[in-house]
Amino acid sequence: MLTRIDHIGIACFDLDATVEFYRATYGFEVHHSEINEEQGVREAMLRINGTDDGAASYLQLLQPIREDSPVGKWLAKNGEGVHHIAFGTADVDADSEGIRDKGVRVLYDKPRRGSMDSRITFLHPKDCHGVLTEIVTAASAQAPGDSSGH
Ligand code: CMX
Ligand code: CO
Repeated sequence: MLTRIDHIGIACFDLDATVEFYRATYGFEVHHSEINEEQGVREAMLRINGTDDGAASYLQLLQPIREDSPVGKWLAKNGEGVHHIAFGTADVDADSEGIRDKGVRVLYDKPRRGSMDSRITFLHPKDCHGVLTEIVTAASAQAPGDSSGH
């Protein structure tokens, strides 16, 4: 069951400048940053609020590290802006299979590694009224007692 907004993914040309905009304008701080080679991004997670299930909601700021990556292609076509939304669930495997059964294209056969060792998959935007949609299970939800934030 999808229970919350996990994050909103925002594509930018200059991660450091965009992080500084969110810090200076709203006071949001970087909770976590990493390079995800597989996804082709350098990213920063800005924690906005905690949630009832002990996880949180974030802004995910994304700068491509390759022009031919999903974010690189999208930026070249659209410029900066909201790239995707992500819903949180305790069970990305079951929920993405259930969504696949409804005829929506799920992009990965099995969830892959996302930010902060979460497990993620994506739904094709053409099957979701134009919105690239990610489904996330946070690391804390996968291994109760393991609070590894990395
Ligand atoms: N939102 C809405 N529509 C999108 C989109 C997006 N983010 N990205 C692409 N599209 C649309 C395009 O506009 C295009 O539509 P038209 O045919 O009407 O012009 C169509 O989808 C195909 O787009 P494309 O540029 O040819 O791109 P691809 O088909 O090669 O890739 C997609 C699209 C969704 C399969 C690819 O972006 C993908 O695999 N995304 C999932 C992975 C990802 O986004 N990783 C980065 C974030 C990582 C993270 O969140 O941790
Ligand atoms: Co994301």
